[in-house]
Amino acid sequence: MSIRIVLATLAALVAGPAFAHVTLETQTAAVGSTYKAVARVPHGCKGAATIKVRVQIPEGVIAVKPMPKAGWTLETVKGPYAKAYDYYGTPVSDGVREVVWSGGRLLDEHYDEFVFRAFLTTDLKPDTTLHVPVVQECEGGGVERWIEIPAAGKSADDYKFPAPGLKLTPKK
Ligand SMILES: [Cu+2]
Repeated sequence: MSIRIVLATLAALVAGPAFAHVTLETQTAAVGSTYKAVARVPHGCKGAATIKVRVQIPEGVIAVKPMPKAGWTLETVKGPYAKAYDYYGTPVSDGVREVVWSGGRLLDEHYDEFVFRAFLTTDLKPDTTLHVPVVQECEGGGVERWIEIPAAGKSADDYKFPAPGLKLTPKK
C-alpha cells in the first residue's frame, strides 16, 4: 500500500464520525428570530434501525411547532418554562419541551430529517452555541444519546455523542 493510500484511509477514518453525528442543517441563527430546525439522522444505532427520535427543547426556545412526518407518530411533551418569555409582545410561560417522533423505521443504510420550527428568544445569548439534545432509539433496545455539551475550551469534535448545536448571532 502506498503512503498516499494510507494517508487517505486515515483521513477518511478521522473525518468519518463527524459526518455521522446527528446534526442540525442550519448551524447559525439570530436571537429574536424564528428558526427552522432540521435534525439530520445519518445512521442507526450500531447497524440497528431507528424507531424513535426525541428532541429536547432548550430553555429560551419557545413557540415550537414540529413538522408531522409520514409514517411516524408525532407527540409533544409540554410544560412550564423557567420564566415568561416575550413572544412579539405576549408573555409566554409554557409550551413544548420535547418533541417525539416514533413508530417509524429508518434503516441504518438510509438517511432522514426531523423538522420543527421555533422562536429563539432574545433571552438567549448571542455569540454562544445553543445545544439541542437528541436521543435516538433503535430496534433491539439500542440508544444513541446525542446529549454531550462541550465543556469550556472544548468543541463538539472532542466528543463521541455531541448534542447538535447552532451558533447564535445578535438580533437583526
Ligand atoms: Cu455518528
